[in-house]
Amino acid sequence: MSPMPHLAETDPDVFAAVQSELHRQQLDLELIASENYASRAVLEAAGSVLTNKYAEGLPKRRYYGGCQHVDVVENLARRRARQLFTPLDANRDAICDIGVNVQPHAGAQANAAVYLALIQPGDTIMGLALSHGGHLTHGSPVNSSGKLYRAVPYHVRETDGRIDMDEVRRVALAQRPRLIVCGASAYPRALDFAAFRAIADEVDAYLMADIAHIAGLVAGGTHANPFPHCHVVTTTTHKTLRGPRGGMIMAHRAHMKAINSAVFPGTQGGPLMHIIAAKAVAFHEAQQPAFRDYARAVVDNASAMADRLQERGLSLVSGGTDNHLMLIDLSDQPISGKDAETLLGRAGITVNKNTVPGERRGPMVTSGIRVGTPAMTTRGMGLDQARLVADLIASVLLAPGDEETVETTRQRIHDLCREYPIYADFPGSILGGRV
Ligand code: DSN
Repeated sequence: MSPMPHLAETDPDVFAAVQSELHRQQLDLELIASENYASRAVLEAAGSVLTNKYAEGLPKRRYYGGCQHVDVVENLARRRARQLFTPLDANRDAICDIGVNVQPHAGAQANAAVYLALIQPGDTIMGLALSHGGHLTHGSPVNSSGKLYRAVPYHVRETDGRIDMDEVRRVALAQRPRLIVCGASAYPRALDFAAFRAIADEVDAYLMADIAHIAGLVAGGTHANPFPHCHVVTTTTHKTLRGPRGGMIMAHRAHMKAINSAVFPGTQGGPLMHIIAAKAVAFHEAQQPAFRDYARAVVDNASAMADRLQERGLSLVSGGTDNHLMLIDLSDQPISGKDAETLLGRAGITVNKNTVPGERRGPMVTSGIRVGTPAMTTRGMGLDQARLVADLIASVLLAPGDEETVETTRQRIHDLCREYPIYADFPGSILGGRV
């Protein structure tokens, strides 16, 4: 029987593409730092009949009837998120009271809603420059955050690739932002939320942490919690947190009324209740002791990979990593980030090109690639595999014209992925063995 009989019969074209994507995910090594493999339980919730339900409003205060079951789901998601991210003192007492909105469709919507809630069009915001590891929604001129607000960037130091907190303070004192964003899409070092808060307090600005990349590390205890330092925290749920694609906002209670209104009706209509159900499942999974082990392993694997890449002669921005990702700096190599992405892709390794501080090749070509360990760690790979993968990456990048190396690497990567299968019991799987 076909793995998805209804889809296969109704729409063979979409069915074929979905099957091919499953096989790509199973056979190739996923090192894109923002991707992961959601569990079967998360996928089932995301594919459930909850997709049919309109539920504008919040639990018990909806604009539609028939919301009694989706109310259960949304309350579970909110409660679990709150438990996961509430900072506790040594006696396990809450340090601050946080509220949660699980409705943002994605990280971009979460950030837009926070800006709408807390500041006015034309106000000044500060975020890490996109070309230095920041995100489009932190004030890029091509995003609404840079069009509606007066965006002023801060940077990493070119000497060591770390956020220059002296510059952050200097810019903040000169530009008087209403809101400072700390968070990144391509920053391999830990964020110092307390230092950001001290600067925000000096200029009377809100501090928003966008922890989309590191949310799973925060939940798993391998990165500092942004609370109580930040007024607001946004995240996605599908990166290190390993849930469905989606966004979320958490904040000190005092800000929640404005934030809830900014999500709906401010920026969104009906919430995606099937995705909210999948978020609830992912938060439940992240509350289990095994998730702490996972978060630790993600960071340990990244560290081992970073060490090995450098031993093999490749440079990393900032000289290593504290989290789940690293940026290979190809500025001094003949190969660009764009070509490295293509070459590694042909060798079965999926990464993305990325600008590096002091970029000379431009944003479409770039001099870097971003490499992350969340997905390979979900497959069960550990330190030995991280070092092996680093060796394979180095071999491909340091011999760019060598087709035999590409072919040998592809074979070894596919063998490795067969040894650490993902979705092995999935209908239509091409991998057998352990799940
Ligand atoms: N596109 C995501 C990433 O790859 O980091 C951020 O939104």
